[in-house]
Amino acid sequence: MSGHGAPVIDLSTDQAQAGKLKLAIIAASWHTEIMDGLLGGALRAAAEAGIEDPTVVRVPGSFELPVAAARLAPGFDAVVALGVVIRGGTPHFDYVCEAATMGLTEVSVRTGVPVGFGVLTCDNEQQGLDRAGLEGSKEDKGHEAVTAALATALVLSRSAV
Ligand code: DLZ
Repeated sequence: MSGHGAPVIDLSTDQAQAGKLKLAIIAASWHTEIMDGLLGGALRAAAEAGIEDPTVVRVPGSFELPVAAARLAPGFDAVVALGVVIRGGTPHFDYVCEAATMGLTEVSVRTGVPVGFGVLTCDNEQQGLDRAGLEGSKEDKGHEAVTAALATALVLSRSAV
């Protein structure tokens, strides 16, 4: 999947509303350098939207992201899940990626709370570094995940029935 074609979402015009949203960021702990970049980008996006102090919860691995999202979602307007999974020599990669993806989707659809998907699923470490929002990275997926979740929360709050 390429980052080409991504929308430009500017929440700065909506800061008065976005700044009131309750945001939880759940971050896995594997692959520290890449994770630090993702979390940094996520916090930057939150601050740009006017959210200075989002709740941040750390879990061990990406497999644990859905259960944390399930517990937190009912108390928040938006949740963002961050993780880095790097392919190894066994099928474990596929199971962790599928569990995280399906679990986070289930939480989002069941609760109606947007869950930003900031989980990198990479063939190697370089692919993660390229997307981590670090100096020299081409993309900033933590920032993107927060922006998408907040934009969705705003749209839903305006069209809620
Ligand atoms: C076990 C494991 C492996 C091999 N690789 C990763 C990874 O690349 N990224 C990640 O976030 N987590 C990994 N894990 C840990 C699992 O997500 C989970 O924490 C453990 O299986 C314990 O439930």
